[in-house]
Amino acid sequence: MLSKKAIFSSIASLGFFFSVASGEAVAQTTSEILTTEKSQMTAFRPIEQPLWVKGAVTSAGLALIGLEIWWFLLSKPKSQKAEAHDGIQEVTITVDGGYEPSRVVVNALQPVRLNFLRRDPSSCLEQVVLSDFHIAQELELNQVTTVEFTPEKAGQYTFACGMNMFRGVLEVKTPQSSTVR
Ligand SMILES: [Cu+2]
Repeated sequence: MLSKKAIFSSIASLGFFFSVASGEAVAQTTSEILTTEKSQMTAFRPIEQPLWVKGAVTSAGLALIGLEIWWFLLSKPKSQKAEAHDGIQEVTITVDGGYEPSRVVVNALQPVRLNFLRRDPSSCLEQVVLSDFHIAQELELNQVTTVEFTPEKAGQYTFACGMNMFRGVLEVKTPQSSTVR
């Protein structure tokens, strides 16, 4: 959460810097044009921007585009691959204003254990539902509630709160021969 704020503020400050810088550039070119107009007295000349202004505006624009792409890639839901212990794929999911991680990757045909740690007191998140596995589990506040099942087929399954407002994705993959023990 803190890092997202830091990224956002850095993007905002960069945008501010960019607007100030381009404003200065425009002011400078305007004064240059005024002086050339005074000396030559030719009306309706096309405004020729100096090359460095074009370069600066283009590179600043490209930098902003790059930042945006980076921002949206970073804000993708965090996914976590389950770690297998004694043949059980285990992941702890923190329930606090949503699910963290909100994307869990597991292998098919291997038992899965999801440890839901509920930190959010709102009644919205008191239940977790995995409809594809016929599971509806009450979660105790500030406790870990374990849900176990074995996904039979690869695919995307959802886990959600009782009202289906907060959701997470369980990505079930066909096990690779190297990961099967
Ligand atoms: Cu809810």
